[in-house]
Amino acid sequence: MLRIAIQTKGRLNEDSVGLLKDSGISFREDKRKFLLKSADFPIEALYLRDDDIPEAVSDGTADIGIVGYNEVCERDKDVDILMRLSFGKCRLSLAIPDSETCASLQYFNGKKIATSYPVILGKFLKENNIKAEIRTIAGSVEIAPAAGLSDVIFDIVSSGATLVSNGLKEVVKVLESEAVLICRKDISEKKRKLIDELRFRFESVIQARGAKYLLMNLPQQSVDEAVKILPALRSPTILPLAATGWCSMHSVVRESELWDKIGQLKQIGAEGIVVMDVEKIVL
Ligand code: PRT
Ligand code: ZN
Repeated sequence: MLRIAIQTKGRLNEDSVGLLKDSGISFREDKRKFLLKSADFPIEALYLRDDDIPEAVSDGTADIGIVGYNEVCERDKDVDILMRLSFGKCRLSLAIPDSETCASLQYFNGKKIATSYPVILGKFLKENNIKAEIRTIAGSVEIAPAAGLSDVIFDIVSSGATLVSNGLKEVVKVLESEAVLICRKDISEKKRKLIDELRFRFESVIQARGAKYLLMNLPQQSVDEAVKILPALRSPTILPLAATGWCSMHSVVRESELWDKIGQLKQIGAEGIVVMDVEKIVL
């Protein structure tokens, strides 16, 4: 039986549970329990605060865990990072008051920097030979300059709205982060097999996210050009239509490219374009 540590509540909880569910693994909802078995797979979920997940995995309390890469770096525990999970994307950045200008990293010499990530910040300052004072605070780091606790901050940024509403601006991006699957060292062969199966399922779900299935009618003479527009996984499927000179083409595209591709396909005569969601992609 594998044990996976996931965040009890917070930004990563829903996506972690969602990824497992889309991979065919669900847990009975029971808010009073912190350890729940799945009926679908030999796995149990251990619900923890995100701060505690790297340690729980490194000391073997859990075999694997889903946590932000930022927490893995900050806790500095000996775990393997198995895969990136494409959610919880954010960055750890240095931000300064709007009124200030920062021409180079030297700006931070002698500054007081408030953060909840002293380890990552300390390493960054050391690597860049900057001597600054780190003020570790647990939360609401963005209010520290206005409250007189620090000159500048080092914090998580996602949309940037929190910085803007606190009169701050992002000047140096130090670490890109997203949720990752971590694993403890020295895992048994039996558990390794289960983890491989889980990774395979996660990859199929992640591949399918943001992918769209596209089908359309196309004049036969446009097929070569359409194949260039839609390279697909291997190559697009082309089926004949009852009407001569026409075919039906099927392919998978990234959602981010969808409208651009549709525009190009219309230009070469594509008609009746249908777009559908993709549930899983097994490569
Ligand atoms: O209770 P527990 O300890 O488990 O949770 P937590 O409160 O420590 O963490 P939580 O749930 O807030 O975040 C969990 C993880 O989500 C983080 O470790 C990151 O890996 C990831 N993540 C992604 C974020 C954000 N985006 C994010 N925007 N974590 C925090 N924020 C906060 C940030 O601290 C800042 O206050 O959102 C604000 C900035 O957001 P924008 O959009 O205004 O820039
Ligand atoms: Zn936390």
